Amino acid sequence: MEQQIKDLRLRAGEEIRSSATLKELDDVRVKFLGKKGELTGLLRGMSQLTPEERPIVGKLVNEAREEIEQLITQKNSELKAAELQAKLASERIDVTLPGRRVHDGHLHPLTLTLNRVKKIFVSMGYSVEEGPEVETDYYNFEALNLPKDHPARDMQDSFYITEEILLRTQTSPVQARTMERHKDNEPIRMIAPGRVYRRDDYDASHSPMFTQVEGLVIDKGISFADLKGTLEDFSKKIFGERTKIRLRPSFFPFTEPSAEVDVSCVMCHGAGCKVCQGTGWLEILGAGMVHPDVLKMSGYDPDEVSGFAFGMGIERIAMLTYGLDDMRLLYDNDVRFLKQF
Ligand code: 2NL
Repeated sequence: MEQQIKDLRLRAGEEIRSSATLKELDDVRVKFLGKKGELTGLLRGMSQLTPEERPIVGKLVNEAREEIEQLITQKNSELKAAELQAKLASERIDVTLPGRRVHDGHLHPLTLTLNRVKKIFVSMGYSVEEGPEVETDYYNFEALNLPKDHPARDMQDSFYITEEILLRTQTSPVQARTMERHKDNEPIRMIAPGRVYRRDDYDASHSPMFTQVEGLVIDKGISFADLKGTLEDFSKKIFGERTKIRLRPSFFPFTEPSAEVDVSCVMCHGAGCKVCQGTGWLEILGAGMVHPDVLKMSGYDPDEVSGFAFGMGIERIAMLTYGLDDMRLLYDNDVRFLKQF
């Protein structure tokens, strides 16, 4: 029996030493010290010994247990330290590596342009009004002096949802709604920015959806000179102080008289180039004095007050400020294009 114990101690020591992982070490512990382990087996076998032998063998078994336990504890801390070392080595980070740049998003060139336009008019005391993109035929057309059979509706062929409901073709319905809300010829100074929809082919200079800003001023004694001065001021602020404007007679059903407004070419300043097709001028706005019938329909008295209105496409302004030759760039959302702004 003594030889057996000696042998067990040797084997246990050997197996503990050769354990490569904590799991292996635990298996060795169970094998020798567990409930069904070898040492427990030896203790059971002690019943066959004489009373004289028992304490001697008992002592040897206990010594063996203590030795094995001690070896396991020691090996356990060695393996734990090794595992930690390995973990630290594999998770090591190089704090001297250059950081990875986080690319911030930014506003779209159309939004940037729209914000500039808004800011200029807000600085002149205009409010910014918004309204629905799905409109009634009444606010989109009728309230603007475009009755159902009016030929000028053809200029703004639209997307109809029903006979009476459509995607707005201009932001004028926002003005009509704002005028209706005001009573007693109360003055108005507002712009209405937003998306508008027209049945247009999609090419380098047309889109079935574009962004419009319309403006409306109503007060006692508003004249065509106020319109011209305002638009000149705006043009200088948006395209630079050198900018000149010129007005050409035109027609809109909701204004009388009406004008197309040109600015001197932002590229060549009037000399003539590819952008202005040699004319020195760029058409950027439509404008006019609000038609008396339009004032009347929304509750204003044309004998008491007068007003001017204008409209412009923001895509065109963005193309001119950034030198773009194709409007579709503004809708493609190609990051290589967008990140330049
Ligand atoms: C354009 C030209 C224009 C207006 C819009 C307007 C609105 C009311 C009354 C009178 Cl409520 N006029 N808007 C007037 C003249 C021209 O837009 O569409 N340029 C893209």
